[in-house]
Amino acid sequence: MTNEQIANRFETLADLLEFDGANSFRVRAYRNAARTIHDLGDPLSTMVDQGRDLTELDGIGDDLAKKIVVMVNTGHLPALEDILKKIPATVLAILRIPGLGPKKAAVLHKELGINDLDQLKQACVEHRVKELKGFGAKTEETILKGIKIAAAADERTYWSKADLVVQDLLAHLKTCKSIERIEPAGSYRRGKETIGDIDLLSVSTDSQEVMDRFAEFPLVEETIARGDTKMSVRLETGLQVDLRVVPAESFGAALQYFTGSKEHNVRVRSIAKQKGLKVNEWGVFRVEENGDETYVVGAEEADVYAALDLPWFPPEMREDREEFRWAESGKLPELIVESDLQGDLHMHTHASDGANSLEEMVAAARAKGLKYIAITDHSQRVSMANGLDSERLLEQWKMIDEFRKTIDDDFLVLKGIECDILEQGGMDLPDEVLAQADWVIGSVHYGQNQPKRQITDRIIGALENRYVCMIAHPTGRLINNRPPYEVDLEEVFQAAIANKKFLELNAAPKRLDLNDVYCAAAKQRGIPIVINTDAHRTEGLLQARYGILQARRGGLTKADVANTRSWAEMQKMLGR
Ligand code: DGT
Ligand code: CA
Ligand code: CA
Ligand code: ZN
Repeated sequence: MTNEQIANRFETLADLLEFDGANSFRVRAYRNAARTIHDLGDPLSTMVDQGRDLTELDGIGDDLAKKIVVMVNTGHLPALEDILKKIPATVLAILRIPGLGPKKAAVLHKELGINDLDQLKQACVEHRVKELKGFGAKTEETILKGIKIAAAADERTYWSKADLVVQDLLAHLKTCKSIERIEPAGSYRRGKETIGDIDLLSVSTDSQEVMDRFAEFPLVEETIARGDTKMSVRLETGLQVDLRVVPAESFGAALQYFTGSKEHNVRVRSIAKQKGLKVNEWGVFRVEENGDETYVVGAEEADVYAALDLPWFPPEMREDREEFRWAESGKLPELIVESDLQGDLHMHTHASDGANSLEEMVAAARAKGLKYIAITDHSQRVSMANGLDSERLLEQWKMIDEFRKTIDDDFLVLKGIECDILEQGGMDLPDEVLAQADWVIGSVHYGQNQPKRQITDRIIGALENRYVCMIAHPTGRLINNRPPYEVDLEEVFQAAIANKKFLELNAAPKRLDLNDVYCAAAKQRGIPIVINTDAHRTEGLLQARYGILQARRGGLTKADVANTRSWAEMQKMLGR
């Protein structure tokens, strides 16, 4: 079992216990354990094999350690199986509706006998839900919206989660001796923020061996279809994986075809046709006068494009947005890569809701090869995250000043703050305090349901504050969970330009905000993007790569991203 599977089972158990009215202490214990395990670097299965003491992990006591050992050895979590005898598994779908949660779901179950999504939807439509104590017309609306989001979330997986599966799958399949080549294709290869299913392509001297091995992948729940060259499975998580085995002379053509997007491929085929050629998943073919088709190329993807006088397009570009215009003008942008980033200007420490200290974040950032970071804990308004008031913030900055003296000057720690933009407008901390920061982020966390005019004005107000440098996660969306708030982005863009400010591409895999399309729009208007991780623990700094993928999808180059420059140059861009 992977750490993620173990964490998910504890999370599910916590949800069901809460639904069942168990004491909140127990519920929290399972949730904390799930979080610890989720963020753990070492596989628990290995730790168990080595007989290591699991109680040394944060939040894991004797009881949980025993349960983990049982899970690793048998695949079972008896406590979960017991409670599922009492509560139908279909309620899990209800618990996962954004904005509902186990407590309210329990009321719906008790008062209206609701056990699944269909019954819940029906009850909302018939307005039976709003009659319940603690529910209202607004809750009913939220639930209906949530049902839609939950249904869509069921269909699409975060890229970051799919990536874990892809890496495991590749490692698993590569043990097949007959495999000569294997590559992921589809939306995964294009780096889309969510993916519908995983597509793998391989070349092998023995396709049956590959498929047998594929079927043995530990996460496989069922084989959906198996033919001579194609096989599809469904994993425990519901995610589907398609595997194709293709001839070596077709590998490049198949990779091109199955990477897509469909829209990109439609254009490729029509360009081929104009040249008297035909492209499909088997290769590029010349169409002779008598109608015969002669194979031209197909083993390598670059050859397929070259045969059509096209450049090799990085997969992230293949959406039929700008790429064919770029090709026509003879110049594709040279897309940003992760090693271009010099700094990370959004992260939390245990002063607010982060898990690590300043020193630990600095060490992790240096190990990653960064030159500078800003410590940006939350401001006081975010009381749930232990946000800092002026006094605590000034103390933290004093500590940073002291800390700076202890490290070599090849690394810079900036005094920053993620300052909330208040519901009524204005910043959460006084200007006299913000004036002492090196770097001020403005963020909307509250009042996200306000009308467009109000939210837009709040953000513009922040951009006009002389101390604010950047707006974090400018649309507030959480992928598969919460739609963007109503904001007039064009007005925000204009205010960013007028005030020489930056906009963020927040790299957290559930945010990716600004998204790829908005990054492209910002670039077009000359607004510099800052790619930040918003790390809440040292491992979070590794999230930068998810942001890089979206930046590449938006066509951003090194020059379009401000934190590829030195801090001194960034300050110049801010007009300082
Ligand atoms: P997804 O899985 O929904 O996130 O998106 P994709 O792009 O991975 O789509 P998928 O898995 O249905 O197919 C993979 C690629 O195969 C797709 O990007 C383009 C190619 N493809 C699949 N079906 C067709 C088709 O009917 N026509 C064309 N031109 N290409 C197709
Ligand atoms: Ca796919
Ligand atoms: Ca597919
Ligand atoms: Zn943050």
